[in-house]
Amino acid sequence: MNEHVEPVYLEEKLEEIRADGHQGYRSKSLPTWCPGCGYYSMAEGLTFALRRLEIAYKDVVVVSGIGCASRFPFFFKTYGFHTLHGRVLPVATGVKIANDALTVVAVGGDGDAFAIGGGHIPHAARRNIDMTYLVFDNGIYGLTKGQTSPTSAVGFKTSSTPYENSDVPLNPLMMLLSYGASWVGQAYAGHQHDLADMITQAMSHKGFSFLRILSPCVTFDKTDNTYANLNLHVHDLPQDHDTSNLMAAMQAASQTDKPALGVYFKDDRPTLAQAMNATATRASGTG
Ligand SMILES: Cc1ncc(C[n+]2csc(CCOP(=O)(O)OP(=O)(O)O)c2C)c(N)n1
Ligand code: SF4
Ligand SMILES: [Mg+2]
Repeated sequence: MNEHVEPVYLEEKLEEIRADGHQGYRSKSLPTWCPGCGYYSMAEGLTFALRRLEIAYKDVVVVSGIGCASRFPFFFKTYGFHTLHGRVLPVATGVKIANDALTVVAVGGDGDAFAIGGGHIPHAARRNIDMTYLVFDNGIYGLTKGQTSPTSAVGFKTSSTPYENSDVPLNPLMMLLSYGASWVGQAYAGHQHDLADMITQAMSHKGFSFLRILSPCVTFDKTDNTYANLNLHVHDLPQDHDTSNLMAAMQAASQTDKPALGVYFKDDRPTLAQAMNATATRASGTG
């Protein structure tokens, strides 16, 4: 087939990007993810959210663990902290407690979050630390060249499970709902505009917001979480979904074969900083 493809010149593309204001948030390092990786949509989504919320890059800290997803801070002009595998939330918690005025965005992959880092999530969630946790869930360990992860499907063949994965996958939405996260949502890298909107909503929430982003690893997963498969199954939560109803959120989260996108649950309750300030006031006898 002789398809004519228009060439893309890097300098022209960079001019276009500079002109649209994105450069105000993006670093000089261009992302190094594989062409087609879902993580590009997420970088665009976070840039869009920061611009829409008019948060200056100097007031933002992006904290990550280790993995392809965790290379995120390199590509932003904001402050950034590329920590250890699975340790994004303890470091992000420290940043937020040290300076509550900062906007803290924690990012990482499914392995970073739910394997080595799994023990930290319930405590950040139940304490309602005012930060946004974006988990880029491709159901695989991308950086280490494609091993099975805690969210891989039963039957998935990888280099670590060549005879098919037999472990039942974790359900991240159900976990975060039961851990007491005050904002829980799900988005898809293939729906870039909706994803940007969901990141904006998550960051607008005062408290611990958790957004699971379904994202294909185009290099190491040719069979499961592909754009083709996800396009067939993802759909929006029903319009009448009640985001204040935890049981309704859990019911929706249990439908794992047809993942619904949108805000599952939202609860406005005091953040850790607000609770600590109230305690300090009581302890000082002034409250
Ligand atoms: C303590 C420690 N154990 C293991 C590793 C090797 N390692 C690096 S990234 C990674 C998993 C990455 O998977 P995920 O978090 O899903 O990120 P992705 O690359 O898919 O974005 C592992 C096991 C490490 N860097 N440090
Ligand atoms: S290995 Fe997979 S997750 Fe990592 S950059 Fe490439 S496509 Fe993305
Ligand atoms: Mg992964």
